[in-house]
Amino acid sequence: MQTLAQYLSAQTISPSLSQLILTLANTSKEISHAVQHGALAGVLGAADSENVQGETQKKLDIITNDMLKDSLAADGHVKALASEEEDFIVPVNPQGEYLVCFDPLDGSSNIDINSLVGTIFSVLPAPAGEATEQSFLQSGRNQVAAGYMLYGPSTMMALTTGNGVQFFTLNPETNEYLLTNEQVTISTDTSEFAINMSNQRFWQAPMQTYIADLLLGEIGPRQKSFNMRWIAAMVGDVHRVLCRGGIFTYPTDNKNPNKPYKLRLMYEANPMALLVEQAQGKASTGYQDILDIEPEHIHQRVAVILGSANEVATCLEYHQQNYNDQEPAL
Ligand code: AFP
Repeated sequence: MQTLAQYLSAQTISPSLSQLILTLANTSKEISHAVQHGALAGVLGAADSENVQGETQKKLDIITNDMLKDSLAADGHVKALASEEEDFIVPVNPQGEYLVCFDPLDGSSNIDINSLVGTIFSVLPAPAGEATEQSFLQSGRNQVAAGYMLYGPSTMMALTTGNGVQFFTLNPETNEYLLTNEQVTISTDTSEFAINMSNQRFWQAPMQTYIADLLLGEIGPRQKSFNMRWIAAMVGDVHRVLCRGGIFTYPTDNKNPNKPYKLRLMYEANPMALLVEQAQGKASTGYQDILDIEPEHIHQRVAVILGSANEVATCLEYHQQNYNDQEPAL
C-alpha cells in the first residue's frame, strides 16, 4: 500500500502543497493520540471559555487548535490561518503561499461520550501582500486541497487535491497513513438521510415538505422507505455519505432568528462540498452550489444540503417551488 507521502509525490501538485498536507497529516496523528487517551490524559470536558461564535469550548477544542496553529506556523508555506476557535485570522509567515482554514475538532460535543470527532481543513492560495481577512474571502472553487481526519475506530483521512477523493487509514503500528480507497465515488441514488429531526418545526417550507415526503415511505410520492442516521459530527455524517451514499443536510431554521444557519462556510461547508463534488456528489445551500458562494466574512454560516447527486437534485426541486419563505441573508 502507498503511504500518503508516496501518493502525494506522484501527484501533479507543488512540493510546498505536498509538504503542507503532510504537516496537517502529522498533526492529526498527535490529535488522534490525544483523543484516544481521553480521560487518561485529562483532556475531556469543557474549558472555561467560549469561542467567537459564543459556543462553550471543550478542552480538546483548545488543545487541538494550538497543535494545528503551532505545526502550521512551523511548516513555512502558510501565510495565515483561520480557525473556528480563533476570533480573527492568524498571520503566520509573510512568505507563505497558502491560507489554511480549519475546524480543529468537529463534533466536539461527542468527545465526552467517546463518539466520532474529526478535523476538517481547507487550503486556499494566498494572494500577494499582507494577509488580511479579505485574503480569505475566496469562493470554495479556489481551494487547492481539502479534507478531513476522522478519529473513529480507526483514524482515517479523506483528501482531495482536485484529482478525486482518496481515503488513507492510519496504521497504528507504523504511525503512517496508507492509501486504502482510491477515487471514492458517492452513489447517485440513496435511501438514507441525515438531519437533526428535533429542529423540524423550525425549518422552512421546502425542507418541511421534502422530509415529510421521505417519511411517508412507500405510500408517499417517493414510493420507497428511507432510513435515517445522525452522528452530530458533520465529519462522521459526510464520511458515511462518501462511503455508502446518502443525503446530509443542516438546513435554514428559525430557531434563533439571529442564527438561521449552523454550519460554517470556510472550514466546514466548503471543504466538504469540494470532497463531495470530487466524489461525483452535489453540495448546495438549496439555492446555489456551496462552492460558488462569495464569502463575506470568515465565520459566515450557511445552509448545507449535500450527498448523492440525484437525491440532492430532488431536494433542490422542492426549493424551486413557490413557497412564501425567503432565504435569510447570509
Ligand atoms: P460541535 O463541533 O460544536 O459539536 O458542532 C458540530 C456541528 O457543527 C456539526 O459537525 C454537526 O453536524 C452539527 O454541529 C450537529 O448539530 P446538532 O447539535 O444540531 O446535532
